[in-house]
Amino acid sequence: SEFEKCTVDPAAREMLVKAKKIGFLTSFDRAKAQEPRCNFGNSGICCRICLQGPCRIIPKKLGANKGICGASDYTIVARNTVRYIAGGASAHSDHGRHIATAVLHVGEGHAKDYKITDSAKLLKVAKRIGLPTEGKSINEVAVAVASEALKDFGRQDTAPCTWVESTVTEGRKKKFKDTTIMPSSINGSIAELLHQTHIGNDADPVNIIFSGLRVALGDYDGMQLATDLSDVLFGTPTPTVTEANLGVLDPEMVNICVHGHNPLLSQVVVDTAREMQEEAKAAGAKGIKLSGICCTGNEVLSRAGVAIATNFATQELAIMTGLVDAIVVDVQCIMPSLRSLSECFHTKVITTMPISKIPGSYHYEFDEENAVESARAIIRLAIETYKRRDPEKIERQEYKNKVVAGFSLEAILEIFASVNPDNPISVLTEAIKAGELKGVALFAGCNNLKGTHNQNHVEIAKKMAANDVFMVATGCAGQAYAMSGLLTPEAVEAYAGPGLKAFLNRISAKADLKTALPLIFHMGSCVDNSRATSLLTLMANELGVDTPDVPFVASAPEPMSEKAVAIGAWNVAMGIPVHIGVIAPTTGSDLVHGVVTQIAKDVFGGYFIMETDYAKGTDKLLAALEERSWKLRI
Ligand code: BF8
Ligand code: SF4
Repeated sequence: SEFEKCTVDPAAREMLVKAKKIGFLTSFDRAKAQEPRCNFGNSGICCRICLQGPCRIIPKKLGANKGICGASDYTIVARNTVRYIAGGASAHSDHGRHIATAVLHVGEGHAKDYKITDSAKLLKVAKRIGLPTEGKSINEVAVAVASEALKDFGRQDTAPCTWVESTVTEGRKKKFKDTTIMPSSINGSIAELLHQTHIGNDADPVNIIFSGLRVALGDYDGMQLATDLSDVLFGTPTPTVTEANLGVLDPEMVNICVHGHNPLLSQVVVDTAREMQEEAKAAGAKGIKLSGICCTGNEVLSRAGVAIATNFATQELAIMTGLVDAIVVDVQCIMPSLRSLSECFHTKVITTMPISKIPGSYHYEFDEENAVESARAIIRLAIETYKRRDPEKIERQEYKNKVVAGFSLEAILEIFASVNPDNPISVLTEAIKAGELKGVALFAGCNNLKGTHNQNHVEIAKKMAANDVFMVATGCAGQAYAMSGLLTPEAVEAYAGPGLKAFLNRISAKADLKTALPLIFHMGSCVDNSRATSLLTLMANELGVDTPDVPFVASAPEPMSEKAVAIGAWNVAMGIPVHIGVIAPTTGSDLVHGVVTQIAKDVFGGYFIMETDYAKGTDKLLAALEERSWKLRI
């Protein structure tokens, strides 16, 4: 169809036909309307850091080859790049800070709607960060751990951030200290970076990039603590079976989509909805059906088996089915267009966070002290709205796929333990050493409307599977696989090479699971990339090497957000080859582009691979794995 270039997803294609029929412009139309893009912006040499700008660099034109202040292309590109990282780190770590504050409040005896669900994990974290637990109550430990986490945001001395220090290899700790990128304070490093990149400050691109990496490690710190403390509050994910894609929206149910990132509200909405099924029935529905979009969806998928409606690029299309009664959003990756689209339907868009409002939508401010009450009010509004659904506008989608997800690191290790209880991680490293597996790939990140929705995600993963790569996924990448049926045992049969198939089937046969293992292990939301790094750290320690020597690669096939830039940057610092399926705006400076794609490897072992073509991207990832195996003499 004419929408083949927009998306590989059959449900999305059908909804785009509908959008065209009713004349609604979607993100796909707006992406087209933005073409052609400005080359200054594309290559990163447009500077708007001060009001004299925008200054645009024309390399060969004397006078125009520098900004008005005299900033060179390399200064401008470096500044622009690290400011993305600062934006991403702010978003992730603020999310982590909210979770840490909630744990603190639970420990102090308020925040009555929350509790410590996984006290074993709390004790494990306390031990890892060196806090005494003996003779202390769970609440006391919660206060101590949360306070330690909050210290990571605002430390004024030079002690390292605890969640970096306590989760990486000895080799990485030394590397981060030697290169002065070990952060002491998340917020402090972000503020310093904004200062450093102010007009008339740092002009040295290498110095700027190192500070960018320090902030990126702050991002990592915020994600690690967000994952740890979310598990403490809501439970550590275990394997769960559910469904994904627009077909999960049920015409006979009140459909509530949770969208955004922070589980503080979405998890409570999910729990509260279970108790309100009767109210929905009284309104004529069969019950309440929850589904998720973006990472808050991944959070409730992992912990509560909630279905996935769709991922970032196609979020508008969920409303377009005419079946969504309420879409409840918290923070990040929420298209403001949802509101105007909802006007054509009965759907209510409900914002919940003071820093994320959309004009014209309903705002139910989320209040940690009254979370269940907020959730109840939201669900009631959805039930009321359900009654006003317009049958004429409904376009039922049949398309959905089975999903096996919920693979926290703890869950993966437990599964490996069914083969080797004494040393679970060795199950993976031995398979790599034996040549059964080529290595591990982490698929992460967003959708990017510059390419065909979900295509890079799906095609790269299929080819990696055929080449016997063990795959884990997070974020909208995980959702792309969920939507396309790749998080299933059936996908193992269809796509895995002989080594990967033998590996997964061997473990499936031993592990005590309700279902066989899927082709790709969905580890959770974007902040849960922390889980994948902890897997990497375990592998490095087991192999007796540092992380840059582990056959492990990462790919963001369709990255979009500032958060994705931050994650990519700290993965590079961890020593990982990071493929991105877009060309980042670093090409305007050969120096900066060379640093991020090549020289970084000499310093950290990791580097960016920028490749938009999925076949070539896969080849480069496989080559990076092969180089590492060869060095390990596998
Ligand atoms: O935090 S993958 S589009 S939802 S930024 Fe956003 Fe990107 Fe999706 Fe998850 Ni992550
Ligand atoms: Fe132009 Fe320099 Fe101002 Fe940037 S900081 S807009 S290059 S004058």
